[in-house]
Amino acid sequence: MGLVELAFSDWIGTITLNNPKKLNALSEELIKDFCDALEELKRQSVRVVILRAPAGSKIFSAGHDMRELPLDGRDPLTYTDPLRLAVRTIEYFPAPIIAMVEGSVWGGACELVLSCDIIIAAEDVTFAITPAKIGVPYNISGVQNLIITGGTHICKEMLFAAQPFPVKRLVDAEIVNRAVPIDQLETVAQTLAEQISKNSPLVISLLKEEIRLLSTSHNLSPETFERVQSMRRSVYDSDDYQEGIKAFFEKRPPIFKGK
Ligand code: KGA
Repeated sequence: MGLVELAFSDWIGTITLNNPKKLNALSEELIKDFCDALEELKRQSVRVVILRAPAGSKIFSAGHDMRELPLDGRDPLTYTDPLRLAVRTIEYFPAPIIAMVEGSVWGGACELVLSCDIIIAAEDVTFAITPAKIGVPYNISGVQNLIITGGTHICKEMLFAAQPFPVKRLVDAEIVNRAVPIDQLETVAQTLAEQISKNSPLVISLLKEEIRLLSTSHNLSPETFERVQSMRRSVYDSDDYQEGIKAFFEKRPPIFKGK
């Protein structure tokens, strides 16, 4: 786990993104270390996790590692992209993850933070979602994750303008839980983590999963969308589809065979 630091004490795990030379860019290597750290905390039955950057960071994360974006015509953001992997790992992690944000948050790192269960930020933090600025076609599950956390209007403004947004606007839009003075950030996050760690981990795990399911149930997940598309394809590739149209033009009832 060279690019993240891991600590565990009194049921509380802390993962620190720690690759300042690369501005904590979300490289394959960093995301692997992050997911391994979560796996280790799961083994230790952690009850709450704090995700942070080192104290004093000016940049929480610069987002996707741009050096890893392909230039040979391949889709840059696929299901197995490191960011997607990290976001799914957070969403399915059985305990709450608190993002404790110090430093500016860029591109895919915004989605990483927003996929955490609770977000406590220093009050001078900014968030910039920049795919429109760098010409990257953001993927549908990523956009879904953004609009689940906030209203579509503020998400559109962030995505279209691709400018750093002051955290206060995200608190007002209920996308971020709290923005606090930097000297209170650790205390606020730690106090919250302690409160959570004393409650029933089974109930909290259940609640997290219930909230995940309910907050996605109003929309089609991309997977569901693709499954339905595949079912539609079976229908328009079938004999019955041909039969239905033929029967219509022959002015007779169709004889459907279910294939
Ligand atoms: N990936 C890889 N390298 C990066 C990087 C990134 N995301 N961001 C910065 N770097 C490199 C940069 O090329 C430079 O390398 C070094 O980090 C310091 O950056 O030293 P080198 O070899 O020249 P810089 O710009 O000099 O530092 P700064 O002046 O302090 O500015 C920091 C910021 C973060 C403001 C600036 O680097 C920046 O705007 N970075 C890009 C932020 C961004 O838009 N990220 C989105 C990445 O894309 C993404 O997440 C996707 C694909 N998405 O959303 O769909």
